[in-house]
Amino acid sequence: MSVVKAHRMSGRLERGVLALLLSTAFAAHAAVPGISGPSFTLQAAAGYTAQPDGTSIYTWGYGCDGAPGGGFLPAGVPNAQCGAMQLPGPTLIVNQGDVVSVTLTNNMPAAAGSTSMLFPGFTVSAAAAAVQPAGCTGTATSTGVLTTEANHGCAVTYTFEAGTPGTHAYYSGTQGDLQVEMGLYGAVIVLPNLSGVPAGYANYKAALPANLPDTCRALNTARPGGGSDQRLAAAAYDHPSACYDREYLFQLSEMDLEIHREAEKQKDLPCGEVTGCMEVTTEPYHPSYFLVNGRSFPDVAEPNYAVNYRTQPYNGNPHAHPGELVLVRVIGTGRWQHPLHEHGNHLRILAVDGNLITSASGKLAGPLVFTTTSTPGMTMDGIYQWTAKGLNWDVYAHADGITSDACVPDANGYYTTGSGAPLNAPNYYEWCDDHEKALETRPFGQVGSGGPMTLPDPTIVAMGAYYGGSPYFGSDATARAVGSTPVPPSGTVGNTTGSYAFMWHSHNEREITTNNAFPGGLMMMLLVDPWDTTINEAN
Ligand SMILES: [Cu+2]
Repeated sequence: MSVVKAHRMSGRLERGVLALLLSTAFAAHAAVPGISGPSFTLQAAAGYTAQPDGTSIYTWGYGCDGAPGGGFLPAGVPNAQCGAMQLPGPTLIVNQGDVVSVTLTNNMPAAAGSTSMLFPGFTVSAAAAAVQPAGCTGTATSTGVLTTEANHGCAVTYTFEAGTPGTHAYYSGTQGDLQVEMGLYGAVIVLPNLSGVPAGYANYKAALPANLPDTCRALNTARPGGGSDQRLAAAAYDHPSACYDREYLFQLSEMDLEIHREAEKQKDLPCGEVTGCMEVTTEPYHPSYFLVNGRSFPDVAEPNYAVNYRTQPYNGNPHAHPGELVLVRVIGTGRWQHPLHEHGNHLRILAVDGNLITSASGKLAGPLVFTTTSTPGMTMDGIYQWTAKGLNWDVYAHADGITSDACVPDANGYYTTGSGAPLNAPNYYEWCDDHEKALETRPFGQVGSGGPMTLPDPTIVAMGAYYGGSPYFGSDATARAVGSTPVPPSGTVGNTTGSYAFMWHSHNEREITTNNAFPGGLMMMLLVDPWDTTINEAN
C-alpha cells in the first residue's frame, strides 16, 4: 500500500486524517517507555479506551497499584504515568539475572471472576501475596488451568528469574479468549548482561567487527545528529552484532467490539463465583479494530503519555537517520497473526521469543524478512536499517551544485566516522557510489527527461501540496524544487525536515482500517529524517 494511493482517496475523512498525520507524525517521538523493576505492584482493572472513530470501548487492562517503585524508563520522559489500567499493560523493564516479582491485585468487577498473569519463557512460581488488600475476603487465590489466579479483590505474587534477555510477552492465563481480548496483556523487556565480554562495554565495542560503521556506541555518548540517547541498553543481546541506535516496541493485536459491549452489559452483575458470572460469546470472532500498542492509526503517532490517551500511553512512531540501526521489538498479541511490513528495507531477525539465533560458529543467523509475522504469543527482535544504497541517484542533489558535501567511502562504502566524516555532517552515512549522480539528465521538475526515475507532473497529483513523492532528502530540499513544474519536495508542507516517510503496516491490508474505514488500524509511518534534523525521542 502506498501513500500516493492513499492520497488518491477523495473525501473529507481522508484529507482530515492525512492532515492530522502531517501535523502530528513529525513532532512526536518514541523509544520503549516502561517501568523499572525488579519488583512490580500491578493490578488488573476495568476502564475505557478510545479509537479514532470516536468509539469509547470498555476494556480490561493491567496497571500500576500505586506509584511504580522502580520509576520510569527511559529517564526524563515528560508526563510519564501509570494508572490503574492501561492498554497494553505497563512495559516491565528488568536486567538479565534479576529475580523479578510481580504482585497482581484483581480489581476487576466481581462478575469477571479471577485473573492471573503468564510469563511465557520463564520458570515462574506463584503464591498468594504476603499482604492482601482490605477488600480480599475468603481464599485469596485459586488454582487455574495454567497458573495460580488472584480471586476478586485479592492478590497473587509471581516470581521468576529473568534468565534470557530480549523481548517477552505477558498476558492473562485465565479465560484467555475473553481476558486477553479485553486487553490483559503487556511486555517484559530483559536488558542483556554484557559481562560476557570482559570489563564491560569498552571491550565489548572493541570486539565489534573492525569495518562496522560507527553506529555502535556506548550509552549516552555523542552521536551523529545529536539528540539524547533513549536506548535502554547498548546492545540487544550479548553479541558483537546486536548493537543498535534506536529501539521501538510494537504490540500488535485486534479487538472485537461486540465482545467488549457484551462484557460491559454484564460488568455489574452481582457475583459470588470465583470464576465470575459473565456469559460472553467469543466466537464467531469479528475484530473491527487492529492495534499497535493499543492505538489505531493515526492516534499511534501522538506522543507517549498523551493526555488524550490516558489509558493508551504508548505510541508507535518510529524515526531513524539514514544508516542507523533500529531495534524493532514486535509482540503478537490477541488471536490473529499480524504480518507487520516494514517498508524501506527488510528486517534482520535477531531473536525469536528472546532466543538469539546464531550459527554453529556464533554468527547471527536470523533471516532477513519482508514482514514480521507475529503469531499470537510470539516475540521477535530485529534490526532495521535504511540507507539510500541502491536508489541510483544522489538524494542530496549534490549533482545540481545546490549542496556540496564530501563523500569519502568507508570500508562499507558509506561516509561515516570510519572515513573521516564529522559527527555533524548533513550527509552522514551517504552511499558514496551515488554521490553526485543526477536524478535526471535535466533539472528536477522536468518530467521524463531520462534519469533513473520519472517524476510526475504535480498538476495531476491529487492532494498536490501534500504529495510526498519527492526523490530528494534533507532539510534544504525545498531549494531543489526548480524547473517549470516544481514538485514540492517531501515534507516541505507538513514539516520542515525533508524526511522520507515509509508505511509500516499490517500486510493483511484489511487491518489498515478502523471499523472498516480506511486509512486506520494497524499502520504507522517510519520517518527517515536527515542527519541535520535532531530526532528528539525524549518527548
Ligand atoms: Cu507494505
